[in-house]
Amino acid sequence: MKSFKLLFAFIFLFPVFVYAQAPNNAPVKTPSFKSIDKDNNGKITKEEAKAAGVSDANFKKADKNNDGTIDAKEWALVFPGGA
Ligand SMILES: [Ca+2]
Ligand SMILES: [Ca+2]
Repeated sequence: MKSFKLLFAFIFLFPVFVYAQAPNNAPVKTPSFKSIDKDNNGKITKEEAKAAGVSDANFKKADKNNDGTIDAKEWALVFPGGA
């Protein structure tokens, strides 16, 4: 029954494969930390976040220590892959 198993694997994996291959279905690409940190001081201010289209809600969510800026670590927690 080896081929049967293979068929099952194919049926289950195929949609995943198609999804991975379809950029149109992918979530909006997270802008990178560096591209948002315009003045390159290692922190994203509210103004920098806003300019990049980050919502207030997301900014607050990302600012874990509530110092009013998002550092690279905080950014990576909320937007993995966007470092
Ligand atoms: Ca900055
Ligand atoms: Ca912070």
